[in-house]
Amino acid sequence: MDSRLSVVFFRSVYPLALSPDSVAMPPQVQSQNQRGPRVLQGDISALSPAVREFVEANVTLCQPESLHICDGSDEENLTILTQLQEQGMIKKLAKYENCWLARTDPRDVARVESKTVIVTQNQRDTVPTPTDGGVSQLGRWMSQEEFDKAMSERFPGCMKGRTMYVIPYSMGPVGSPLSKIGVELTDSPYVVASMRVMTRMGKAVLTALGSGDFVRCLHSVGCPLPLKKPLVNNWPCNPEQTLVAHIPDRRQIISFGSGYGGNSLLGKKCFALRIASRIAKEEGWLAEHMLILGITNPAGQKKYMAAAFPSACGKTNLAMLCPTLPGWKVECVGDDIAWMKFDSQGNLRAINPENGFFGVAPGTSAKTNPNAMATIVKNTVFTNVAETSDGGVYWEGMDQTLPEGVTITSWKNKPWTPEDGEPCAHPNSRFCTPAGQCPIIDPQWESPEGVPIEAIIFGGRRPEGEQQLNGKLES
Ligand SMILES: [Mn+2]
Repeated sequence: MDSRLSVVFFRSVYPLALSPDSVAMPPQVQSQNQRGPRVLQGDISALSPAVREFVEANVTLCQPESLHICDGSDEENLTILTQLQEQGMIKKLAKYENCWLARTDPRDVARVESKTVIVTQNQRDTVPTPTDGGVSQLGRWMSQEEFDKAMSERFPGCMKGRTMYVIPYSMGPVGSPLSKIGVELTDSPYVVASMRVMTRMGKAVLTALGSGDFVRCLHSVGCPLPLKKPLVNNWPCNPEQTLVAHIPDRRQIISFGSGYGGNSLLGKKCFALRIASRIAKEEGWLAEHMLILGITNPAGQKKYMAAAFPSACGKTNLAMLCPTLPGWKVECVGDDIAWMKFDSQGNLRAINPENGFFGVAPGTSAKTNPNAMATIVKNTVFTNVAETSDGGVYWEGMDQTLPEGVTITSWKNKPWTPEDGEPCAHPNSRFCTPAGQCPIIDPQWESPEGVPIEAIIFGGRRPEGEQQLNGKLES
């Protein structure tokens, strides 16, 4: 018997009596196809022992029908997109090149901080203890016991009837000393297509990983087949049981119930900010919510700077700024996350760990961000934006007059006019687009040693009103 396959048995097909250790069966009956999930792509035996153990343990837990180890190729991407199209999860946008529109279940449209937890031994390691005995606004802590219970209520059999995709991915250029590797297991092909844009993903990453360590990411939409309830917009999710958990001690991210954005593309917020902050603390560097840009003055002197703002504040627009001062040039390294470390000369250097922009669509226009508008016309996955009848996209603040006779369908898939009184695109609708396509992407944006940072700008969003630039300051 091939012991390598012994963990990959499939309980829903084989009764417990036929578990691998119990009965001596002829080898042909114990083949992988019969015991484990059908392997659609890739070779489990070619994985490093640690990756393999991670995959096999979660196959046993989640019981997917099939397994697909992502290689990151164009052919694979086409297969995934075609499959998503057949499942009615995305549709092709005729006006652009290889662009797609996804409409989610309206209950699954944003990251859910209220269902996002960090699991540490002591609460103090996750959030400061509020002096007034109240609940900290800076994050949510969960005990290991509580998490184990939550996990056991959600994950057993959660991928039944679905394919588990194995996504090896690098945050940062593959092989850079500043980069880190993760492996995400997911039952969502939308996540696979999006991770291919947002990270460097596939075969090259497994090669770079070798037998090294990686961040373990497990994601399920939480809708095993057959479905218990019909889907909304063909978008599987499980809002009642959504939970996004981080276990920094174990370098684990475990996400259940949401297919959307940062809840499911685990390389971004979960890894590149939360888990990376912990790794950075231990290793002596910084993982920050900052854009990175380069500014060249008319004399040709170039400086790089980072800027920190919360989500949906206009970081993407600032990162792709078009200077109005004559002779000045701005180039973009990243629009959301910076990993920074002092080099051997004592210079602070930064990389953008991401490979794409997952930008908020509303408010993006030829006026506010012409570079983003030029970036998103190919190879882009749009989510929850509105659609025009000539196969284009639309949102609030796009500032574009539509050709005569062209109509708009809202993110809720209903005919829409400005008189409707509600937005045509969801306020958190997004474009997911390759960074390399940005017309002002910095020539050094994939430099393995990062770019030198000479200034850091800090800012925040005011709930209302204008910033008072002069006048009396209250102390
Ligand atoms: Mn962000």
